[in-house]
Formats: sequence, structure tokens, C-alpha cells
Amino acid sequence: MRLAISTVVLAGIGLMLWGAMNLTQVKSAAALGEEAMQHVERIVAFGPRPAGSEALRKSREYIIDNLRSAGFITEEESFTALTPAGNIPMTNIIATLPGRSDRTIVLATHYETKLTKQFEFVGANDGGSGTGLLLALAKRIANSTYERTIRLVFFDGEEAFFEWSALDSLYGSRHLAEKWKASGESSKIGAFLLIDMIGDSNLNIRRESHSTPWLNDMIWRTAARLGYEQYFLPISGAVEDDHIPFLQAGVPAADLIDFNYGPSNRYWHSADDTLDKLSAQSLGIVGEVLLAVVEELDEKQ
Ligand code: 1BN
Ligand code: ZN
Repeated sequence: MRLAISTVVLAGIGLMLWGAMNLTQVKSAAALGEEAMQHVERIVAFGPRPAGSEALRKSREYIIDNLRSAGFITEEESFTALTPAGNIPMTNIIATLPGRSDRTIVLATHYETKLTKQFEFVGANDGGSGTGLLLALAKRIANSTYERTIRLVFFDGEEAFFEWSALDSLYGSRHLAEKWKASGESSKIGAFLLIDMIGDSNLNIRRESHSTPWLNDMIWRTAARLGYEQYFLPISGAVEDDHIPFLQAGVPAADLIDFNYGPSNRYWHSADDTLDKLSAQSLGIVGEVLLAVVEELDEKQ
């Protein structure tokens, strides 16, 4: 009888600890998501932010200010891209938090929005969500200690000017991947994690099928461990995005993208990609998964 009671008590304590852990996790995801959402709101307030625009210059200033305040070393990588709209000045933002090792983990997103003529495109999700989440993560990452050097990259010129093709798309990521391949920097990257369109309040992320399988496995395993299985679907879909030039440079890379935005993806590249379609919860969930994946990658040999 005594044994039975202590078993019940121990089980109760176990359940309480389990409950407490989940509550802490839920609170931490909520705080991270709220912070990311505030950044998205500030960024969207700059208006449409196509490559070469004044609004994108202001966004860049905002991003760099926040990265520096968090404790990252920032670098602007400027170049001129030959596009169907002519020569356009572009700038990637690279933020570095040096670790004890020069081996790196890269988290990336694009921060510019698609140029549109027929309607106003503010890209709350497409361009805004990844940027807001990386800025919120910058603070969390800077408050932890990692063996590896952590880099946050904000790409310019992800979007096509005319029609998506190998030459009209991914201007910023193609430029940086080429540069890092030539300098040998790409061989130091253990993993490249891209986020794009991860703020949809109806979050459902498929395994992007160009991505490195072991990295997708790690992400999906981590999401399941944190109780987020319902948002990380066990099905695949292919999307060309800023991870492609890095995969081509031999870097293990994955793209977390929810390419199912509104009924039949109707909000994508439309006037409806606005703040009201996003949720802090979605941003927080993706953020918590990324933090846990970075921790696991940092412990990997
Ligand atoms: C993602 C967000 N993409 C553009 N904005 C990449 C993409 C390009 C996705 C073509 C599908 C088709
Ligand atoms: Zn887009």
C-alpha cells in the first residue's frame, strides 16, 4: 500500500514537472513570437520594400540597429544586380556572433519584397515574417553561449522582377554563395537554415524536398519532441528559394517555408499578404524549433 502511494506521488511529481516544462516552453514561444511580431509590424510600416527602394534602405537601417544592439557584428554586402528592370543596387546583411570555433551555423531569410505595379504589396509574411523572427532570435542567440560561430543573413533580391527563372531570382543568395565558395567560407558552414513565409496563422510546413535530408530529419524530429507535429507535416513539396545556391555550393541546407498561404495559396504575392494573416504563435513555434536545432547542431562533431 505504502509503495502504491509513493508510486502515485512520484507519478504526480513527474506529471507536474512535465506540465511545468511545457508551460515554460509555451511561455517562451509566446514571448519570442510576440517580439518577432513587433518587428514585423515595424518593418511592414515602411511599406513596400522592393530592391533598391528607399523603404528597403530604412528597413536595412532598422535591421542593422537591432542586430548591433543584440551584440552581433554586422556587415553590408553591396553589389549591383543586372535584372530585367535594369541595374539595381542590392545589399545583403550579414551578422556574426563569433563562437570559440570558426565553424559556422547560418540562419537566413530575405528582407526585400516583390516589386509589384498593379497593387500595393507589403509582404507581411513574404519578406516580413522571416526578418522579424531572425531579429527576435538575434537577442536569444546572443544571450546563449555557442561553440560555433552563428551567422544571421538577410538577403536582398530574392524575388524575380519579371518572371522567376535561374537568372531572374535569388540575386542576393547567388552573390553570397559564390563569394563564400571562392573564399572557402562555405566549407566552414555546418548547416544553413532558411526561413521564409513562416508567420501564417494557419501554420503548416512541408519538408522542402531540395533540402538536405539529414537536416530536414533533425528539424522534424525536434518539432515532434517539442510537441509541434501538427505544424510540421510529414509530406514533401519542392520550392526554389535562397537555400538553392548554398546547396549547389555543397553546404547542407534546409528551407522552412509554409507555401500554403490562404485558400489555394491565394495570399501569396497578393495585396492580401498583410499583418492580419499572421500570428505571433506561428512565429514563436518556428523560432523555438530553430533554437533547439541550433543547439543540437552546435553539439554535433
Ligand atoms: C518564396 C517566396 N518564393 C518567392 N517568394 C520562392 C518561390 C518562387 C516559390 C517560385 C514558388 C515559386
Ligand atoms: Zn515572394
